[in-house]
Amino acid sequence: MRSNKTPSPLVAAIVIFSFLGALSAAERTGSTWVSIAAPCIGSLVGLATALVMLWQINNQWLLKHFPSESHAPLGWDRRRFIRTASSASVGAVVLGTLAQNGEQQRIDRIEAQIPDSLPPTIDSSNSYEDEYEYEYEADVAPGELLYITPNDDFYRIDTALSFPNVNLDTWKLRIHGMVNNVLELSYQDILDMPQVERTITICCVSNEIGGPYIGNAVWQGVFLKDLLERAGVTGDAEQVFSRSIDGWTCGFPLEVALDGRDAMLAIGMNGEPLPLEHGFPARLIVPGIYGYVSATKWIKEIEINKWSDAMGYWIPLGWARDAPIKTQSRIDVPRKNQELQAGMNKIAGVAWAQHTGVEKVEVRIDNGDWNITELSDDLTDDAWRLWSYEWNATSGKHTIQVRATDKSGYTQTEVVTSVAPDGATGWHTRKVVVA
Ligand SMILES: Nc1nc2c(c(=O)[nH]1)N[C@H]1C(S)=C(S)[C@@H](COP(=O)(O)O)O[C@H]1N2
Ligand SMILES: [Mo]
Repeated sequence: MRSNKTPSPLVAAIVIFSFLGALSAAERTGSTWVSIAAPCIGSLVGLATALVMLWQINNQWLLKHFPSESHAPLGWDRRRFIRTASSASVGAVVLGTLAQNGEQQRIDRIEAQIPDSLPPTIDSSNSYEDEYEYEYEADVAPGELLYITPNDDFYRIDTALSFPNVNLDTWKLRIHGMVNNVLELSYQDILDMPQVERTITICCVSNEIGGPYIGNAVWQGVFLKDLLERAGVTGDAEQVFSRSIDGWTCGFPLEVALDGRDAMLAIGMNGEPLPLEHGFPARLIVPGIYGYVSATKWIKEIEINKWSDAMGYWIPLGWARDAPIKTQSRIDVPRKNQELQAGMNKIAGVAWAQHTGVEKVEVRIDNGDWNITELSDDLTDDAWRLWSYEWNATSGKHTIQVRATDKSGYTQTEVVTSVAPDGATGWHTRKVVVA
């Protein structure tokens, strides 16, 4: 699926042409070493430029074809700076520094609008107090397996190259389309509504088996169904279509918003106002379907319409219109390349089947029998569960595999498929060496 544009034809062409150039320069009467060196230096510069450009084209291709990691820089980023600095002239560095400072000030101005705290919640049946503090005795190294993903560690996926300009003075969420009452809600209007809190695991369709694009947070806000009730959905509407300040769009079946699940307009994440990188001032969070069809950050519009009226950003690019999250599991401990000692070792990880619930997680070693793992408490069907297993390891090389069974009775298929068009399947497998 990934493009592997090889630079070799281009490199060969540049080398051949500069060689011809140097040759003809050398044969000309009155040529000095400079006339030979010039095409050689030229070719080196050309080569470097070509490679940098190819690398960028490749990156752009990935960005355009897969929901990819966010490129919006959260202020000063040293690696980014060094990359820029070493590949540009002094003039560009000066301009770059000025631009970065300007961008930092812009981000600071946006973030200055984020309130220090949010109003208390009235409905926390599945709540922060219970779960943020929730510790699972997986007995692995501290911090390795957390039920709630801290905001700073939460994955970031979006198409934004920089954060959209959020201005709370003018920002409104407009709910329109096939509704009786068009709603226009300011940030204060949303703060004034009764606040609810739910623990929901969100994940990205482009998460490879064993990948990092998944996180569990306690979201605060209001239920989408309550907003839609106020707006009064009319006729035979089909789609909840939403648009962000930066023009990104997505859509999911209206039924998903009304079937009783806790789809939310969220303004808080893990007890804090939504961070800018996760969608301040407000975003959607819908249990059970992938982020690319539902989780609009920096939201400004919800349009109730028909499928034929509008298509979300990723749909014409080949991703599925309907995208329920696939039941999956991941091995987190032992980590990749972690050295193990013979004897008892903890194997642990996460498993998810949002809005269906995880029933059972099994591991097996070296294609042996499947072993039932111990699971963290069943707090909600909309979030992942942590699992662990005590393994009496013998010296040598071993292969660990995991599979989850959800509450519908479905056990994860072994069949490996790519992330496109609607999420990867297969068992996460980790090879380890035991001393
Ligand atoms: N405005 C906007 N919202 C967006 C996206 C985007 O590109 N732009 N990407 C979506 C995708 S593909 C995912 S998986 C989730 C990720 O949310 P997070 O970055 O807070 O983890 O945001 C969704 N919301
Ligand atoms: Mo995504």
